[in-house]
Amino acid sequence: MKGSLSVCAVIVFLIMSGWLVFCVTGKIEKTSFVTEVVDGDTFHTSVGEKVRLADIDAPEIDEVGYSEATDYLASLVDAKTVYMDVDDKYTTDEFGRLICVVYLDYNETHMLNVNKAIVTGDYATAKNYDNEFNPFSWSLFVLKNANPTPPTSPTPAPSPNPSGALQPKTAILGIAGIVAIIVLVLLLLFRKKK
Ligand SMILES: [Ca+2]
Ligand SMILES: [Ca+2]
Repeated sequence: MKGSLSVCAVIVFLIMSGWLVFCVTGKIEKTSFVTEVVDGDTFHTSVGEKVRLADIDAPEIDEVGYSEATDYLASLVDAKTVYMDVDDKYTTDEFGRLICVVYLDYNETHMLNVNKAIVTGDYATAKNYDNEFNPFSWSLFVLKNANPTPPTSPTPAPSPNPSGALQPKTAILGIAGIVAIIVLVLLLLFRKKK
Protein backbone atom coordinates (compact mmCIF):
# COMPACT_ATOMS: atom_id res chain seq x y z
CA MET A 1 0.00 0.00 0.00
CA LYS A 2 2.94 2.28 0.79
CA GLY A 3 4.26 1.70 -2.76
CA SER A 4 0.86 2.51 -4.22
CA LEU A 5 0.73 5.74 -2.26
CA SER A 6 4.19 6.73 -3.54
CA VAL A 7 3.12 6.04 -7.13
CA CYS A 8 -0.01 8.09 -6.51
CA ALA A 9 2.05 10.96 -5.07
CA VAL A 10 4.36 10.92 -8.09
CA ILE A 11 1.37 10.94 -10.48
CA VAL A 12 -0.24 13.86 -8.61
CA PHE A 13 3.09 15.74 -8.69
CA LEU A 14 3.47 15.20 -12.45
CA ILE A 15 -0.11 16.29 -13.09
CA MET A 16 0.32 19.40 -10.92
CA SER A 17 3.55 20.27 -12.81
CA GLY A 18 1.60 20.12 -16.04
CA TRP A 19 -1.10 22.27 -14.48
CA LEU A 20 1.48 24.92 -13.54
CA VAL A 21 2.81 24.98 -17.11
CA PHE A 22 -0.73 25.54 -18.37
CA CYS A 23 -1.15 28.39 -15.85
CA VAL A 24 1.96 30.07 -17.21
CA THR A 25 0.68 29.89 -20.77
CA GLY A 26 -2.67 31.45 -19.81
CA LYS A 27 -1.44 34.92 -20.62
CA ILE A 28 -4.50 36.84 -21.75
CA GLU A 29 -6.00 38.61 -18.73
CA LYS A 30 -7.92 41.43 -20.36
CA THR A 31 -9.63 42.21 -23.65
CA SER A 32 -10.16 45.86 -24.61
CA PHE A 33 -11.08 48.09 -27.54
CA VAL A 34 -8.56 50.81 -28.44
CA THR A 35 -10.04 54.30 -28.82
CA GLU A 36 -6.98 56.56 -28.89
CA VAL A 37 -3.26 56.11 -29.47
CA VAL A 38 -1.24 58.64 -27.47
CA ASP A 39 2.27 57.79 -28.62
CA GLY A 40 4.35 54.78 -29.66
CA ASP A 41 3.90 52.99 -26.35
CA THR A 42 0.63 54.28 -24.88
CA PHE A 43 -3.07 54.07 -25.78
CA HIS A 44 -6.52 54.51 -24.26
CA THR A 45 -9.39 52.03 -24.34
CA SER A 46 -13.17 52.30 -24.58
CA VAL A 47 -13.57 51.74 -20.85
CA GLY A 48 -11.19 54.54 -19.88
CA GLU A 49 -8.08 52.47 -19.28
CA LYS A 50 -4.70 53.96 -20.05
CA VAL A 51 -2.36 51.26 -21.29
CA ARG A 52 1.43 51.49 -21.31
CA LEU A 53 3.15 48.85 -23.40
CA ALA A 54 5.51 47.02 -21.06
CA ASP A 55 9.27 47.02 -21.41
CA ILE A 56 9.53 49.21 -24.48
CA ASP A 57 10.44 52.88 -24.74
CA ALA A 58 9.14 54.95 -27.66
CA PRO A 59 10.08 58.62 -28.36
CA GLU A 60 8.25 61.33 -26.39
CA ILE A 61 6.37 64.14 -28.17
CA ASP A 62 9.46 66.36 -28.40
CA GLU A 63 11.78 63.58 -29.56
CA VAL A 64 12.82 62.35 -32.99
CA GLY A 65 10.65 59.47 -34.21
CA TYR A 66 7.61 60.37 -32.11
CA SER A 67 5.19 60.73 -35.06
CA GLU A 68 6.44 57.60 -36.80
CA ALA A 69 6.14 55.49 -33.63
CA THR A 70 2.69 56.90 -32.85
CA ASP A 71 1.46 56.29 -36.40
CA TYR A 72 2.81 52.76 -36.39
CA LEU A 73 1.14 51.82 -33.12
CA ALA A 74 -2.09 53.42 -34.40
CA SER A 75 -1.86 51.41 -37.62
CA LEU A 76 -1.66 48.25 -35.54
CA VAL A 77 -4.21 48.77 -32.76
CA ASP A 78 -6.38 51.88 -33.27
CA ALA A 79 -10.11 51.02 -33.30
CA LYS A 80 -9.30 47.36 -32.79
CA THR A 81 -9.82 44.77 -30.09
CA VAL A 82 -6.61 43.94 -28.26
CA TYR A 83 -5.77 41.12 -25.87
CA MET A 84 -3.60 42.03 -22.93
CA ASP A 85 -1.29 40.31 -20.50
CA VAL A 86 -1.25 42.70 -17.52
CA ASP A 87 1.86 42.94 -15.33
CA ASP A 88 1.32 40.55 -12.41
CA LYS A 89 3.92 42.33 -10.31
CA TYR A 90 2.67 45.95 -10.17
CA THR A 91 -0.37 46.07 -12.55
CA THR A 92 0.01 49.84 -13.12
CA ASP A 93 2.82 52.40 -13.21
CA GLU A 94 3.10 55.62 -11.19
CA PHE A 95 0.71 57.33 -13.64
CA GLY A 96 -1.99 54.71 -13.18
CA ARG A 97 -1.43 53.20 -16.61
CA LEU A 98 -1.87 49.44 -17.01
CA ILE A 99 1.48 47.82 -17.83
CA CYS A 100 0.76 45.26 -20.52
CA VAL A 101 2.06 43.09 -23.27
CA VAL A 102 -0.55 43.62 -25.97
CA TYR A 103 -1.59 41.02 -28.53
CA LEU A 104 -3.56 41.30 -31.76
CA ASP A 105 -5.48 38.57 -33.51
CA TYR A 106 -3.23 37.73 -36.45
CA ASN A 107 -4.66 34.61 -38.07
CA GLU A 108 -6.38 31.37 -37.16
CA THR A 109 -3.46 30.06 -35.17
CA HIS A 110 -1.33 33.01 -34.10
CA MET A 111 -1.41 36.33 -32.28
CA LEU A 112 0.96 39.23 -32.88
CA ASN A 113 2.92 40.60 -29.93
CA VAL A 114 2.43 44.37 -30.45
CA ASN A 115 5.19 45.34 -28.01
CA LYS A 116 7.64 43.20 -29.96
CA ALA A 117 6.34 44.53 -33.29
CA ILE A 118 7.09 48.13 -32.23
CA VAL A 119 10.65 47.15 -31.27
CA THR A 120 11.13 45.01 -34.40
CA GLY A 121 10.01 47.95 -36.55
CA ASP A 122 12.66 50.07 -34.81
CA TYR A 123 10.06 52.52 -33.46
CA ALA A 124 11.05 51.89 -29.84
CA THR A 125 13.77 50.21 -27.83
CA ALA A 126 13.31 47.21 -25.57
CA LYS A 127 14.06 47.93 -21.91
CA ASN A 128 13.74 45.28 -19.26
CA TYR A 129 12.02 47.25 -16.49
CA ASP A 130 11.06 45.66 -13.18
CA ASN A 131 7.85 43.71 -13.92
CA GLU A 132 6.79 40.19 -14.85
CA PHE A 133 7.99 40.51 -18.44
CA ASN A 134 11.31 40.01 -20.20
CA PRO A 135 11.33 41.76 -23.59
CA PHE A 136 14.31 39.70 -24.69
CA SER A 137 12.29 36.49 -24.49
CA TRP A 138 9.43 37.70 -26.70
CA SER A 139 8.68 36.31 -30.12
CA LEU A 140 6.75 38.35 -32.67
CA PHE A 141 4.06 35.70 -33.05
CA VAL A 142 2.65 33.38 -30.43
CA LEU A 143 0.39 30.38 -30.76
CA LYS A 144 -3.21 30.92 -29.68
CA ASN A 145 -3.10 27.54 -27.98
CA ALA A 146 -0.60 24.76 -27.54
CA ASN A 147 -2.21 22.42 -30.09
CA PRO A 148 -3.64 24.50 -32.94
CA THR A 149 -5.46 22.63 -35.68
CA PRO A 150 -3.75 23.14 -39.04
CA PRO A 151 -5.52 25.81 -41.14
CA THR A 152 -7.68 24.40 -43.93
CA SER A 153 -6.95 27.30 -46.28
CA PRO A 154 -3.57 28.92 -46.87
CA THR A 155 -2.88 31.77 -44.45
CA PRO A 156 0.22 33.95 -44.31
CA ALA A 157 2.99 32.17 -42.46
CA PRO A 158 3.75 34.40 -39.49
CA SER A 159 7.24 33.17 -38.73
CA PRO A 160 9.25 30.07 -39.43
CA ASN A 161 9.40 28.89 -35.86
CA PRO A 162 7.14 30.83 -33.50
CA SER A 163 7.62 30.01 -29.87
CA GLY A 164 5.51 30.63 -26.81
CA ALA A 165 1.86 29.70 -26.48
CA LEU A 166 -1.31 31.40 -25.41
CA GLN A 167 -3.88 29.23 -23.72
CA PRO A 168 -7.41 30.57 -23.10
CA LYS A 169 -8.32 30.38 -19.45
CA THR A 170 -11.45 28.36 -20.23
CA ALA A 171 -9.23 25.60 -21.61
CA ILE A 172 -7.15 25.71 -18.44
CA LEU A 173 -10.27 25.26 -16.33
CA GLY A 174 -11.26 22.29 -18.50
CA ILE A 175 -7.84 20.71 -18.02
CA ALA A 176 -8.03 21.30 -14.27
CA GLY A 177 -11.36 19.44 -14.25
CA ILE A 178 -9.88 16.48 -16.14
CA VAL A 179 -6.88 16.42 -13.80
CA ALA A 180 -9.18 16.39 -10.77
CA ILE A 181 -11.17 13.45 -12.22
CA ILE A 182 -7.99 11.46 -12.98
CA VAL A 183 -6.67 12.00 -9.43
CA LEU A 184 -10.03 10.96 -7.97
CA VAL A 185 -10.18 7.77 -10.07
CA LEU A 186 -6.60 6.86 -9.09
CA LEU A 187 -7.32 7.39 -5.41
CA LEU A 188 -10.46 5.22 -5.64
CA LEU A 189 -8.50 2.45 -7.43
CA PHE A 190 -5.78 2.43 -4.78
CA ARG A 191 -8.35 2.40 -2.01
CA LYS A 192 -10.12 -0.63 -3.59
CA LYS A 193 -6.80 -2.53 -3.80
CA LYS A 194 -6.28 -1.90 -0.09
CA1 LIG B 1 0.11 38.86 -16.46
CA1 LIG C 1 10.75 43.52 -17.46
